[in-house]
Amino acid sequence: MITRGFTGRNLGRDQSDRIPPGQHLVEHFPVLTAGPTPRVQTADWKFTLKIGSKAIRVWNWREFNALPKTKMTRDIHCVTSWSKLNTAWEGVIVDDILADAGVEGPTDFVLAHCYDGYSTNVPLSDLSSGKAMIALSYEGQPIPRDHGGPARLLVPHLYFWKSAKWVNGLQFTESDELGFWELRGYHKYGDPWREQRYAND
Ligand SMILES: Nc1nc2c(c(=O)[nH]1)N[C@H]1C(S)=C(S)[C@@H](COP(=O)(O)O)O[C@H]1N2
Ligand SMILES: [Mo]
Repeated sequence: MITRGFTGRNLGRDQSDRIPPGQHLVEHFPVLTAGPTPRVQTADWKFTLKIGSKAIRVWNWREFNALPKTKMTRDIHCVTSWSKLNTAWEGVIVDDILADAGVEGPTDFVLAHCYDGYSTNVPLSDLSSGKAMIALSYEGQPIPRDHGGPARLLVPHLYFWKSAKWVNGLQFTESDELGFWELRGYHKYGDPWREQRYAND
């Protein structure tokens, strides 16, 4: 009798139920970045919360790390068709960031901004209620630079382009303003279970 590890073609039932349509399972962790990988030192790192163009709160690395931490183990799904199960993160859930700033929901829409100039839009309702975090560690270690360290947004229930690497702020916007990939033809919401890959899906 031959026992094989589970692969994309040989999934246990519980695992195949977790792979959205058009996706396949990977064991490694691919890196996808639109441009050069920025080098962000924690000594220089800042995270800014804005309402429109107005900055209402800025945290440095030490202040941000003093916020309550939460662990999340989630499956992630990239629009290029790989899915990875049980990725383990720790960070600050968006609810705890907003609570620290004394903000609830000034608008329904948020743009995440990053050190490399990348951005992505996510409705507030998909960031709140413990659904998303600013992750500070991956698998018990600081997040590798390629994967967005020192801090990245994690919105695991949407395609992974929404999980902005090297994140440096969240901005509440009046309307649903599109981010980097959304302006270039990707779907504005990006639900992997509804295969919302491109604008008209
Ligand atoms: N700042 C920034 N965040 C980003 C990107 C990027 O180019 N810049 N690429 C996005 C895309 S398209 C994907 S699929 C994931 C990839 O994350 P990974 O490299 O950790 O797998 O990061 C997303 N976040
Ligand atoms: Mo991607």
